[in-house]
Amino acid sequence: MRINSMAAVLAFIVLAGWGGASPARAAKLDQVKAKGFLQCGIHGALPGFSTPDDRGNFTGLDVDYCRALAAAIFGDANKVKFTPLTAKERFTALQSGEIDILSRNTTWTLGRDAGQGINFVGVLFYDGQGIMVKKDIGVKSAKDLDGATICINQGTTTELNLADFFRANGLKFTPITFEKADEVVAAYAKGRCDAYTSDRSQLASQRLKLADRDAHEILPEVLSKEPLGPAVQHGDDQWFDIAKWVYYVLLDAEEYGVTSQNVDDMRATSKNADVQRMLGAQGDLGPLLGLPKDFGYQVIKQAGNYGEIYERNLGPDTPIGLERGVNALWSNGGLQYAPPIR
Ligand SMILES: N[C@@H](CCC(=O)N[C@@H](CS)C(=O)NCC(=O)O)C(=O)O
Repeated sequence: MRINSMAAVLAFIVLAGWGGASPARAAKLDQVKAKGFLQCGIHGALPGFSTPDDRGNFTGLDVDYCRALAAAIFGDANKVKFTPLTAKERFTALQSGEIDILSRNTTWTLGRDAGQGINFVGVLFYDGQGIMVKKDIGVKSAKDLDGATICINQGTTTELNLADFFRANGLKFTPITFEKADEVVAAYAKGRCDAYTSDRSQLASQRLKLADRDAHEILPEVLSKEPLGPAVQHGDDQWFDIAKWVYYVLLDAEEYGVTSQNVDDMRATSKNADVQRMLGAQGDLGPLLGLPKDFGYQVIKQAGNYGEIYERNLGPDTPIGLERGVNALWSNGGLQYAPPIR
């Protein structure tokens, strides 16, 4: 009897695949490799994060993260397809497996992390919620907006934070909600609402779509913490690890001064053992993740380090024009910090 029940337990362990990456289905890495490309969920119309360029290729911080992930897996940053998703659609697309990773200006919250069956990879961009108004309405603070009509996107943290902020300050407001970001901009531009609220980076980005962009200002209050980052489905630790370590390589490369321009030289000549390990010239860390030995080299060669990605998509020389601020590396007084690659 005892022997029988032990045998049953053993059989269960074997059948359920305990110790494996994902008991019920094939590992995500194997699925992605078998189909030959990564399917990445993005916003798709948010300059700086994900938007098509003149030739119809998606660009932006969220896009470049997925390109870096494709470079790590395939040695080819182009082996990625993008699925534009609305805020409302994004979690279902991840849960159903329609996309392999969600990289869509998504705020990491407890409710989403635990309630949507997903894991957040890290914070690609530390943001906070802001409110934009037309300068000529003469409002200088969010607290002057009592009784205002405010345009918002459905299915976002924005909707919830706004209600909290107004309630906490004893103010009233009328929300007008839309599913698509461009509908919000259009309604705001037409004067259907007194103010437009969203993540501050998104306001900076959406302001570019307004004809008279200098006629608008973002009020000083930061209503919330909006740590934006990619997410994967629960249940596949290897895939989660891969997604995290690609993000960390982007940060560590910046910290060690490795760029897309000097990565070949650094791999050949750097005396820094961290750099050697990250680029696969020393040690065998890639295979621990199920990736090629040189995955870090491919990420940096093809996508650039975090600083390069930030500067080309969001930095002061772009139309969005955002300083690094809290998104600087920890070694420069910011919050971006990655564990060591060893
Ligand atoms: N970071 C917030 C807000 C993200 C968000 O979805 N923002 C709006 C404004 S850019 C949006 O994408 N709207 C839906 C759409 O255009 O599809 C969240 O994760 O909820």
